[in-house]
Amino acid sequence: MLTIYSDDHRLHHGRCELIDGQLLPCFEMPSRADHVLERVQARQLGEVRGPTDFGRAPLQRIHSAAYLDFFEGAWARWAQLGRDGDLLPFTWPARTLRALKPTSLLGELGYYSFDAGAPITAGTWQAAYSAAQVALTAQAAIEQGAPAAFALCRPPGHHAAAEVMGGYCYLNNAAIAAQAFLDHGRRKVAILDVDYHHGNGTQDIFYARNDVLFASIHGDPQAEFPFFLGYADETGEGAGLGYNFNYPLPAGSDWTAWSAALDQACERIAGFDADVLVVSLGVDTFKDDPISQFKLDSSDYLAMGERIARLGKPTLFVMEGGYAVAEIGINSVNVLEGFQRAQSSGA
Ligand code: Q9C
Ligand code: ZN
Repeated sequence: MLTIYSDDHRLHHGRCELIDGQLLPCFEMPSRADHVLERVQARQLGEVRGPTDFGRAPLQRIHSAAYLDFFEGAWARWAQLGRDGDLLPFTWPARTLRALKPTSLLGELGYYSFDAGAPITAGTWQAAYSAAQVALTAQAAIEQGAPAAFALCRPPGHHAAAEVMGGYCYLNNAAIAAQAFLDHGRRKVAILDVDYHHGNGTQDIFYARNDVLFASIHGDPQAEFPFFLGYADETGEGAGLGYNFNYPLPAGSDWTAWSAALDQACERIAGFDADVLVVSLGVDTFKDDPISQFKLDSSDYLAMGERIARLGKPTLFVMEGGYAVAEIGINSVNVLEGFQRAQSSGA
């Protein structure tokens, strides 16, 4: 399987995040992508290629020009103020406040974010821009006939909505790639989000549409980030009604519970008759993930890949979360190897 990867991910390295009342080093760190790349190479998964630059237009099919302009220019404004620490928001237009856009940097950042989990550093825009190009390059390979490809994206994307960053995410790599498939002639795209956290950004982007089906298996938002989206009764709206499927699971869920939800999600995807499948591939469902509560073992990821392969679709895997850094390579590449194994056996 072809892997697309860019060293630019290293340009994004946030210092710290607020978690359980403590300021801790960011769990979303550069070594994550390094471990995945190492495993891709160690297992001889296939060619590793750098991204092609498709420019800003395909990003703007998902994110507004105003949002992209703000994100691209935010660090320069911060530096202009004489700051050099991470740029982080701390006030948001929650209920009782007005959802207007202030002119100041920190006001605007609050408007364009939903939490303090997406620090902007000097290289964050370039890293996120390149991650989106990585996804688009993998998308193009599938368009040109590859049965599958792996976009080794960092930073991740599935929490980012059209005009909102958060949860370590800035640009929604999976959504940008899904839209590119449609813009290049595919009629229907299914997105399967297997990250431990609900893909709130992706859901929101496609919620009123019937050309993109979204299915997500994740920690129950009653108890887990992002808390305010990802419930089972969110089934889409307008033309999109019946094209959104959430499978929230309780803390402690293991492969038995998780794979039952996967079977249900796969049945929905099969019924949708998509032309292509995009998988938001987070491996923070792992039993030793430091910020998550599911109990998947490394071998379960092989079975996950096999089940996904049985959908029989051209498949674009887009890297999302996974914070057990030592095992992130094994777990994510196991999904890809399980997928390939099932494909080559025709199972
Ligand atoms: N700083 C992904 O897996 N945790 N994002 C809350 C607040 C946020 C996870 C702690 C988890 C975001 C792509
Ligand atoms: Zn996650």
